[in-house]
This record gives sequence, C-alpha cells and structure tokens, in this order.
Amino acid sequence: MAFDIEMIKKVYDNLDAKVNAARKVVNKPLTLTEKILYAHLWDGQASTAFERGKSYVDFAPDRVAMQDATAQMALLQFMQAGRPQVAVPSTVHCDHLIQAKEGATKDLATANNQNKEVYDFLASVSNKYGIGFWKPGAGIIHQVVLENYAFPGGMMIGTDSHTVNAGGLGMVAIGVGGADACDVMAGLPWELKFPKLIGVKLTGKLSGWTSAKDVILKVAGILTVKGGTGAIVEYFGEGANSLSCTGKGTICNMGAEIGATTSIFGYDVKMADYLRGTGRADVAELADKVAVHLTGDEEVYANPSAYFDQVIEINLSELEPHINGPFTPDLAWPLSKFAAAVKEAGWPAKLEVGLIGSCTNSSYEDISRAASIAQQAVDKNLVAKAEFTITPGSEQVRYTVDRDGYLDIFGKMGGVVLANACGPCIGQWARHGAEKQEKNSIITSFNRNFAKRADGNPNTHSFVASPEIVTAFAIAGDLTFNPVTDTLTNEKGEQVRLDEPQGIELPIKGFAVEDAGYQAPAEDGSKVQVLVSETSDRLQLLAPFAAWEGTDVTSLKLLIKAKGKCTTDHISMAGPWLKFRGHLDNISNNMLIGAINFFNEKADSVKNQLTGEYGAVPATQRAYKAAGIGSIVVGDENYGEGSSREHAAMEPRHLGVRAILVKSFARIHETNLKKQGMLALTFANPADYDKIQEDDTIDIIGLTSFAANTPLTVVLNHKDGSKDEIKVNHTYNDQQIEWFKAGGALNIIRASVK
Ligand code: MIC
Ligand code: SF4
Repeated sequence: MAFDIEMIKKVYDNLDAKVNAARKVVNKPLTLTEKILYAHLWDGQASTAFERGKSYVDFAPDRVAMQDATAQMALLQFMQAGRPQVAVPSTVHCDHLIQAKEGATKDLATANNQNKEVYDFLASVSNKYGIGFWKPGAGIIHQVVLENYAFPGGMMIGTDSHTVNAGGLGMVAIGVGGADACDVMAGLPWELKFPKLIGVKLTGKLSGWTSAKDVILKVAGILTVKGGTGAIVEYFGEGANSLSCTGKGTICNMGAEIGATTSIFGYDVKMADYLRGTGRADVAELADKVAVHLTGDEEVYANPSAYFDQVIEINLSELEPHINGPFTPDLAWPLSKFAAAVKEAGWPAKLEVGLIGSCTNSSYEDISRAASIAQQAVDKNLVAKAEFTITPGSEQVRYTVDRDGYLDIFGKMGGVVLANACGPCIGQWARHGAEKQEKNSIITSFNRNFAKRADGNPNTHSFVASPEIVTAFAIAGDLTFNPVTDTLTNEKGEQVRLDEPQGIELPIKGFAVEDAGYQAPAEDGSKVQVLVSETSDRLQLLAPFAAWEGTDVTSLKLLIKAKGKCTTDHISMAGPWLKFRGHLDNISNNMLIGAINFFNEKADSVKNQLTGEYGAVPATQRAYKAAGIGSIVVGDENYGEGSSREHAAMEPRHLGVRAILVKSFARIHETNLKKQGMLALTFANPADYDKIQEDDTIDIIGLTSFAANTPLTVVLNHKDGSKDEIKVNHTYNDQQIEWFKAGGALNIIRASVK
C-alpha cells in the first residue's frame, strides 16, 4: 500500500555512480550527509564541490509529506501551479486539527464533524493530484512516515519542522514551508544552502533511566536553540549503533529545536530490524546491498574533526536523564540538578499533568518503558498524584500497544488515552481551568515548550523529558522528585522505590492494525472536482500578491519592534487559530499577537502612528494597509524559530508589511519570507537594533540595484527630525531576487504555466 519500492530501487540503483562522482568532486572521504546530498542533486550540477554554508544548491527530493495544518496552504498554492499530478510521491496527514478533550473516540468524532470542510478539501485535492491521504486518527505525520515511507539514503521534504524525525531511518528529511513543497510537487528543483556539518560522536551505551531522548536534551543544552542553524547533524560511533531506530528518530526529531536543517544516523542493524518489523523486509534487503553508501566513510568517523565543522562527543554510559525547560527547549537540567533548579527559580514544584507520546516519543519502545513504570505504581500501591495522558503517534502503534496490554496499565494508573494526533502538543488541548491563567507546571515527552504552546496559558511552566521520566514524575506529582535516588510514600504509608524502566524495542508478536487510515488517490484524478465555497471562513482561494513596484520602498511605518524570543508561535499562534490555516485573511488576525513590543513590554499592543493610539497588531497593520502605507517589523535573534508554518510569512505579506529586519533568522522562516516576496533583512551591526525608535518612518534603499552579496541601506527617520542610516545584510541569491521582484515565487510558476 504505502511505500514505493520502485522509487527506492531507482535511488539505490544510481547510488554507486552518484557517490563515486561526488568522491571525485569533493576529493576526500565523505560523510553520510554528503553522500546523500550529492546523490540527490538536481541534474547536471556536480562538477564542483559546494562550499558549506555558502553555495545554494538545487536538489531533487524523493518525496513530500504534508500535515493538515500546513497542507491547506501548500495545496492551495499547488492548485495554482497548473500541474495535473504531483511529480514525486506525496502524502497528506490529518493530525493537527484534532482537539484533545475527552479521550480518543469522542475527540475524533468531534474533529471529523468540526473540520469536515477542511478534511473534505484535503481528501479531494489529494485524490485529484495523486497524493496519498491519511485520514484523521491515522496518526501523526512523522510517526506514520517513519513506519511507512522513510528509507535509508533517501531525501524528503515535509511541511512541518519535525519532518527531520525520519533521520532516525537514515533519511535526509527536511522541514519546509508549503511553497517549497509546492515547487517539488510541481516537478521543480528544491533549493537549499549547502549545510555545514556537525558531527556527534556517541560512545558507551545507555542504561537505567537514561534514554535516547536524553541525548538530544543534552545536545540542545550544548548547542542552544540556534546552534544548529544552517547545519546538518550527523550522529555516529558505537553508541549510535546501540540505539533503537525509533530512539534515533526521537533524537533527529528534536534536532528541530536546535535549528538544525536536519539530523541523521547511518544505516545499521537497528534500522534493518525496524524496516523488517514494519513490513518492509524488501527495503532492508535492498539497503543491505548498498550499505557502504548508507553510512559515512570510515576515515571520517576515525578522525571526525577533519571532516565536520564542529564535533561533539557524548558518552552514553555517563549520560544522565535530562529535563529541559521551562519556556525553551534548550534549558537543559541533568536530573540530579533539577530539584535544586526548581526550588531556586521558584517554578511550581507541584506537577499538574504529565503527558507522554507525540511525534517525538511514541514508539513501541517508549510506550513499553513508560508502561513498566506505570505498572509499578499499580503493583506498589502508588496513586498517581498528577493527571496523565498518552498520545499515540499512529494507529498502528496504538493498536499494537493496546493488544499488548500497555494501555490497560496506563488506565489503571489513571491515564487517559488521547487521539493519535498532535492534540496538547500544539495548543489543541481543551484543558479545564487553563483560562484562569494560574501559575502551574506540566511535563511532557514532546519537543517544544514555548509559552502558551500546550494550553494557551502563559503561566504554564512546561518541561520536556523522556516518557519514562514523565511517567515517574506524574506518579510523584512533584518536580523535585528524583526517581533514581528518592522513595515515594504509598497508600499503605510504606516507602517504595521505582525500579529502572524496562522496554522492548519492537513488538514480539509484530505490529498489527485493523484500519491504518490510508486512502489511495484515484488513478486518474482529472475529473475530480475540488470545491472551495466563497463564503467559507476556513478556506479561501489565494489571489496573487502584487509584484515589486520597481523603486526603493520608503515611508514605511514601524509596526512592532519585537523584544526577545519571537517564535512562529508568537508570529502566528496555533491552538484556536489552527482552524483558519486555509484562510489567509482570517488567520491574518493573529499576526504577531504573541510578540512582545519592545517599547511597552506588552503583547499585542503597538502604537498606531497615524492616530497615536495603542491597538492590537493586526488591527494596526490593517489601518496602515487601508491608508496605503507599508510597514516594517523589527526583531531580535533567531526570529521565526520553531514551526515551518508559512502563515508566519504570508500574513505580513497579505497585510502589507514590506520587510522583516532582525538580528538573525531561523532557516525555514527566512526562506518562507523570501518565497512570499518579502524582504528578509538582518542588521549588519546587531547593536543597530537599539537605534530603532517607536515613531520611526523607515526607508529601504538600494532595491533598484538589489544584488546577491550586496548589503542594502535602511534609513531611520526619527520623529524629532534626526536620522540614522544603517547597513542591512541579506542572503538573497539571483533566483530569490527574482521572487522578490515578481511578488513571490508562485507568481513565477504561475507565469510559466500560461
Ligand atoms: C509544531 O510543532 O510547531 C507544528 C505545529 O507541527 C509546526 C507546523 C505547523 O505550524 O502547522 C511545525 O513544527 O512545523
Ligand atoms: Fe504535532 Fe507536536 Fe509533532 Fe508538531 S511537534 S507534529 S504539533 S506532535
């Protein structure tokens, strides 16, 4: 049903020739990342070696994956590309729009009802253009992709930042905005700056309470949320080979949290076992034959600092369990130091809810290890003090862990099984009492913990850990508990200790499922009608953005100078807004409502320079738009961190913002801005951020000679009549400058159709 063995065969048949060609060009031993990247070059490019971090390169990915919240915009764009069918195998996964409230069955029924229009749209577009469709309830995109589509040595792009999860199965899998997906589905090359390479050498072996999750929690602490920007992280060493395939997936998944383009592990026995366990023995057999090309060269791993731009070494035997947070995934605490950190910082020590699962951590191994802790609560007369939820990653995992009795064990501990969907991970959590905005703590085995992300409450302190640690904490109901050293008092008043978790990598009886939730597209979709009602408040056909006017852009008003962290959740919040992901005008009403205004330290309160009054960001911008005045957004470091959602770029574009000027960008967001015809600029001197004043009117000079590697000038006209002139950098290449001039990349594809 699901995977395309012919496509995989083709990739493997060509691998030897392509890797050998790369060897000649690069002229030294190759990392795994280089092998896969060079093997996926768009035709006829491999004559010279690419410069890491500098050269823009065109690639030909093998497949595309999209989730429902981003697929709507991706496919609305694809519908305008004038192609009858997608050019590469592609799938849509319905996972983000299901709200978690009362448990799987009821929540799924409610979602099917509430989101009917959107699901029908996605199903019919998929049917028409030859895209595989995974129904609501089938599971979370990354887990479904790992189980069905990912393969060692392949290259995939996906409209979700955690597409990188498939690195656990040796694939270069990269998160992108919908416009990039649209290009690849339309048969065009996909462009990426040739990444830098970070090598992570893993020695030793995990034991006790430590799990794969702790590797990435530790790496996030070392590299921080921007340390992986522009880089691919390649894991190797005997420690890497000892990790399960799904454990590798967890590590790669959270590579998104350090800004890495993607992360990858070389093909090994664990991957072959997983392929066989998930019904793909034929893929394993093919991979075995080309195994030398599915891992880095020996010389590279023997002397990594000669081949990687940065090398990190972690000894798994010494690694402690970690807990990261609150409010950012890179604040890493080893378990032994966590209790003291909680006390010192005054974070609420009482734990309200523990949540396991999600796309990051819901493998059979994860569930079995967490269940081994839950079983002890039952056996040792412990009553879980915190609430506890389980979000399975796919129907296949859910069905199998249910068959094997694990869900029963969680039930006995008081756990609630939620739908196989994103749910609480993306603000789709109807958490009772959240509206009171009380200060409280939760802990999850998810990946992100930005403010308001889970339940919309800015005072929820969210921490990230492995499923087994989350389960232990949920039993204790206390963040200062250390399961390695502390005891708990049970119902009988006895002191009991939780033993180390025990898990099983792959189900002994094999995976099983009754209805995996897949719907194949029509052979010939030309007659399929895709309907979008003109009166819909959830879907809106896209109108082309206007082309550049051919002059410098001047007299822009400062819309907001955002202070500190400004993630895509701050720019285009998820949760309640997810329902407008297919309607650009409606979702634009959330533009930057989470960003903190530098001048008054408030969210969603900016000065309207036309009236002098403070108002909501979207309303203020709509006032500028109505007056025919452009504007500019100023931001701090790593602006646009987090999600791939291109809404964060399309909303400002739609409402008339002309430029985003920041200290630095997150990769996907910067590309999304360029694709939509926006100006994405960075301060040549970051300290110039301080020169931006609240009443500034701003000119961008140099656009008539806009060229690669040439900075632009920004003039800040202050209210008192004084001026500052500053240099701003950009990373546009010639092609991307054409996108800007055309008013967006899609306008160029559109023009080529006629
Ligand atoms: C996320 O984890 O933030 C999301 C929700 O999956 C996003 C995609 C989206 O905003 O729809 C992501 O990671 O790209
Ligand atoms: Fe869904 Fe959360 Fe994974 Fe994003 S990180 S795909 S919201 S489960």
